[in-house]
Amino acid sequence: MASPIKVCVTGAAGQIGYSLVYMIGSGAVFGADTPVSLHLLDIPPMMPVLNGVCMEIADCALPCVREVVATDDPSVAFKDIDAAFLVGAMPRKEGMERKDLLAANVKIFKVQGQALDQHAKKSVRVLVVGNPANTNALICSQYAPSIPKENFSAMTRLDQNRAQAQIAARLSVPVSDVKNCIIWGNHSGTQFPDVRHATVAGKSVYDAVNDEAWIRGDFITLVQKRGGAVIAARKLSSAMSAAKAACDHMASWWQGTPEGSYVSMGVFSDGSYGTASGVMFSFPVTIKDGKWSIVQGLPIDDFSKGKLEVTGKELCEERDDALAVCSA
Ligand code: NAX
Repeated sequence: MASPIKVCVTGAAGQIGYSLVYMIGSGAVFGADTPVSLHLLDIPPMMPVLNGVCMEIADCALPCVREVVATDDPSVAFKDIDAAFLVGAMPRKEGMERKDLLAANVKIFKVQGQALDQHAKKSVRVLVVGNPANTNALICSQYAPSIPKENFSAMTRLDQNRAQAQIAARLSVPVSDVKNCIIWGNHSGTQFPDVRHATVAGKSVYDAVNDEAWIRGDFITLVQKRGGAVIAARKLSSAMSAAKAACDHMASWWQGTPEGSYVSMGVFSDGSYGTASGVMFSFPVTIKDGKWSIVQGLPIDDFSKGKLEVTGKELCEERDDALAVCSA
């Protein structure tokens, strides 16, 4: 067996972390024959809980897991790592404005960017899950200048999976038949779930659904508001599905996308499709040899153009607010 891949999970004592560490340890991301060394980071008051998570990892007797390092010190957690799942963030508390949450969380990602810059491998691939994910990823990259900015990404895979599942349910087909649903923009209420280019068993989803009003109306709202619907039902935010999506995202990044398929990832925007540049915008990407490329040349109609503008504008506002917080 090869030497272990060093994988860091932050917020490892939290809800998403609880499912995520098991999935990584089971071989679902890096391969069933690839050993992993798990570096688990959380904050000091959560160390007893994290210790319990470590006990359960041991009790799972996972063949891939070679080592578990549990710590509250980012310099230990990020030491020589190959991959990072940055999940840990401050949850929104009652009465907290979106701006307050952004201010609290971008400071965490500034510090973690600096720590990654100092301690991680320069080839590390970083997935940001903690919200506001796109802007946190941007700030993290900004404060890690020695790591290529292409190595940072934000998670919109949960939104993509939700879109795919809704289309499969609508058409009564297996979810695996549905391909190339796109999430454009921000992981927020302004995201644009787009099935204009998606296929079901090789045919156009648009034609199969044959209901433009639904595709442009209820379908988009359903995906945008799915997180809230899960909270209303479970009294807790999405965790199992978020962990699965994080694994899907990193597995695609590690293993590549199959010919003819693409996935959505928040990546550094170069202004493709007339979108705002200099923000972490979710695009359809293909991945080969660990490098993502934005899918080019998809036709964008006026309806879609309007949606891309709205979500891009929000990302620019978030970026400006975040940069002001970081430089204050
Ligand atoms: P939890 O509150 O259960 O867990 C968060 C964990 O992060 C806690 O254990 C906390 O102590 C830890 N933490 C806080 N600050 C930290 C720091 N500076 N360093 C290390 N650890 C730190 O939240 P959970 O449900 O696991 O959600 C985590 C994050 O994912 C939230 O920001 C949430 O909004 C975000 N989500 C993002 C999604 C996406 O699609 N991008 C979907 C799911 C989820 O809502």
